[in-house]
Amino acid sequence: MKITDAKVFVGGPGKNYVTLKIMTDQGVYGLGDATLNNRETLPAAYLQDFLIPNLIGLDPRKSEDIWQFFYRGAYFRGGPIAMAAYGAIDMALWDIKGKLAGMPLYQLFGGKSREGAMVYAHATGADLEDLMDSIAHYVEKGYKAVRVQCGIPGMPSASYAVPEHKGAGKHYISDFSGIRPKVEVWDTGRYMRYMPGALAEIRDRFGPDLHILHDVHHRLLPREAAEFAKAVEPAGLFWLEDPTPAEDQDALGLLRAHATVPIAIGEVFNSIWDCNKLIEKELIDFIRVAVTYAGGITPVKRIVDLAGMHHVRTGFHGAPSHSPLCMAAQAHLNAWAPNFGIQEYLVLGTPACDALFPSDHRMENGLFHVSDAPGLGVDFNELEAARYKYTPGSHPIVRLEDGTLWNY
Ligand code: GCO
Ligand code: MG
Repeated sequence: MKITDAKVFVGGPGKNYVTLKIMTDQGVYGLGDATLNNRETLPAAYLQDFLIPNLIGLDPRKSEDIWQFFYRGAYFRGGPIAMAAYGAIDMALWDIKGKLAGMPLYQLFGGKSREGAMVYAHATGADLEDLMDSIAHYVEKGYKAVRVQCGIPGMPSASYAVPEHKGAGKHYISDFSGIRPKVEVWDTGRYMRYMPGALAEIRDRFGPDLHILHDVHHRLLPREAAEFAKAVEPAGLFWLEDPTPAEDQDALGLLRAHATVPIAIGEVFNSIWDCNKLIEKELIDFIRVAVTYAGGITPVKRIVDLAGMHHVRTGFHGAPSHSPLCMAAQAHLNAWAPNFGIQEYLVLGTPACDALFPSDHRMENGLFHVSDAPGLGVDFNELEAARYKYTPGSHPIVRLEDGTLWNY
């Protein structure tokens, strides 16, 4: 069996999804996602210029050897652009494998460990009251877990992922008006003084059963993160995400020494080498990698197994930039993983997106039910795809009031 051709598509409804389609001499094809938010043309170029010409003629069933061939064979290993491109190839090869076996991928991993996988939605508000309404909306829809972000009084500009003003609707951080990033201004003191009380109020309002998550988005220094983690303990969070950048990983020991709030990290990681220390030293409770950014199902399954040995559960990244293909790959891992934790969920469900990526994966009462169709269980409508083109966009940056560039 041989790979005969592969094509890359860039575009989608309000997003620049990078979709790979691998064709074979037996008519079976596989689909994968290489979307690297706001840098979408780069994995697409790597696929087109180098990886696809090398794929043609290979046996698509040898997904492990093909992964090693690209990863080790590149000499300069890893990085987000390359790993997203390998991720798409790997997903597509697993899709082919599942279709050849006539089985959904979760069966190839070891079968289902659960019926539905708990997801969390994003609730946001310009202020706390606005956020309360947003949370209530998801609770009414049956969500069991909600990530909560709100505007901070006196903050010089809207902080991470919150609308500028009440009623401004959902805030999607990418901006498609051009490639120059917008600037947000951040004040750590105001955030640290306000947010613990706000989280406690949310807990009071919604009671003990709702799983409440909060994303700090790398804004705090390690000592501040330790103080903040301790201050939010009364709110009984499901997790506190990215309290500090995870480049200096030993620094998380300080937070661990002062607080027991569960910690989730990893959405910007590209490989097992970015998280093996955090997992082995048990400095985190949830690993946030995404199947696309971390190089595909093959390497992510290894991360999940390592995590399981250290009581670390999964909480895969599921930002709006991930296409339904990445979300499907994660859904199959979520159905199988003995150490599944939760799944971030924002993508599926808009009519335009469903038309581009038809599937029968479904969400019900805050649980994601994986498709039983062979492979990933998602198709790609090329006629629909022809309606879209690449639109340059940007991700905001953040500065302190004196102009110092800060961590977004
Ligand atoms: C999350 C993330 C995202 C990122 C985005 C960057 O927890 O979902 O923090 O919202 O900001 O993926 O492109
Ligand atoms: Mg995050």
